[in-house]
Amino acid sequence: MSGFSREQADEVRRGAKAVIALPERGDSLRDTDARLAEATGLASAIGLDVNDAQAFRVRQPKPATLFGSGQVEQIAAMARMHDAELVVVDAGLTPVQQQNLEKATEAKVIDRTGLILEIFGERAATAEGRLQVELAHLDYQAGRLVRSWTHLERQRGGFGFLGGPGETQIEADRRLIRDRMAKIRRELEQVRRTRGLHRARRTRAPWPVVALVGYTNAGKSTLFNRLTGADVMAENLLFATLDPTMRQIALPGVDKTILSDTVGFVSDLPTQLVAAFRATLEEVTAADLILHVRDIAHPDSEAQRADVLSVLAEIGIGPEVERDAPILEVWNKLDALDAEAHARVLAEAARAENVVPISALSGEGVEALRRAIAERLLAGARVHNITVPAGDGGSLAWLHQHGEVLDQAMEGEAVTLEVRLSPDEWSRFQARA
Ligand SMILES: Nc1nc2c(ncn2[C@@H]2O[C@H](COP(=O)(O)OP(=O)(O)OP(=O)(O)O)[C@@H](O)[C@H]2O)c(=O)[nH]1
Ligand SMILES: [Mg+2]
Repeated sequence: MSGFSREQADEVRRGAKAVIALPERGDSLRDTDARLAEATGLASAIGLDVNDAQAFRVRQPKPATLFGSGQVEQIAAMARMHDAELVVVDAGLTPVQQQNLEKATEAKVIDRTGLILEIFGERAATAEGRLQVELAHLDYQAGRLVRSWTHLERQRGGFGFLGGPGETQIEADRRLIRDRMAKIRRELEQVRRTRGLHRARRTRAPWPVVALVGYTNAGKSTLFNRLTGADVMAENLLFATLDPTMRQIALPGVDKTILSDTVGFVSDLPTQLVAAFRATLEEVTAADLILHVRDIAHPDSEAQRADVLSVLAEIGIGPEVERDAPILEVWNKLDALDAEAHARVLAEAARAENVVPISALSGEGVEALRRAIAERLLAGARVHNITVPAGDGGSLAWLHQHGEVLDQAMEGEAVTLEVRLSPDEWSRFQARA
């Protein structure tokens, strides 16, 4: 019974027949059809053959099964009818709920976190990406082992004095997981050291960096391709992009700019994944400007915006950080709106401060976006790579006091810093140096 999540994850195979059960709380602001479509998209992203997807109103989540008993019966019937090997529950499940649902439906059950981890596991292409995903997966498993262990203890009377073979097995599994996680952390450190060098070499060039962020499928890669002339994968597929890609773009009045495309966000992005991808997302933290790409034609566009902002907050980007990179909202997919909605969105965007409406597909608004990016880069704070002699305590103190120091490293007799400074502060620093 222990270690079941890994074994089970291994049995999630492409082409397997699946059904989806979506538990809906009464207070959800999201559109049911859109949520079902998203869950279907997530399941399809790992090649599952989704035969049916249904929402169930859950007023009071049951500790044992999440769904009410009548609903569990309906889910079991749905699975039987389609001969499904897999039931996807679009929510987080405790290990106990998962096991009970597996018993009741006679199918494998995977929850939203497990599903997203599977997708990332399949997509990760770089060494770093793969290690990050594996770390997240192990973290997820370890959490489930701990919880099911506590649960066993409770069943035994809360004192654990009836420790049996199951418990020993779980202990052994946990040790294995811990060892493996430690090994991956060391490997990751190695990979990052190499990447860190690359990054230092790249950022030493005095070019601004613009990072694309947004909900998965919002159109980041499509916009990236349009702005750079590149041909990265842009598809109607959730999490099409996993590893960051960078290209140069030309903007009016700006020499050269680096544009970076990154992994998309999703609601309830597993915290293990956010933690594991923190290093990759640091590209976003050190950007001069963030473009938040939104699918403005999506019924849950507002909820998606909130999700993206909350992930950004998790990696330390938010309104409370005074000197943070400014965020420009790009309202994408204008072409998908009918004439009336199109006009309304344009008017709304014109009233808003930091919004540029576009269609990455048709090209509408893209020239205005280029100008808006250039304008902000020329006027706003920029990240500078500055080298000062190690003995120059005055300059170091000045930079820490006036700028936002993102990175600092000793290189022989010198200190190199990555510092965000406004144009004003930058000229003051140059004047005093
Ligand atoms: N109608 C319309 N569709 C668009 C537009 N921009 C992108 N799309 C479509 O939206 C889907 C997702 O586009 P991507 O560029 O892959 O989205 P992404 O944000 O990179 O997604 P992930 O990498 O999965 O996070 C594709 O089918 C695109 O063709 C647009 O302006 N209008
Ligand atoms: Mg993409």
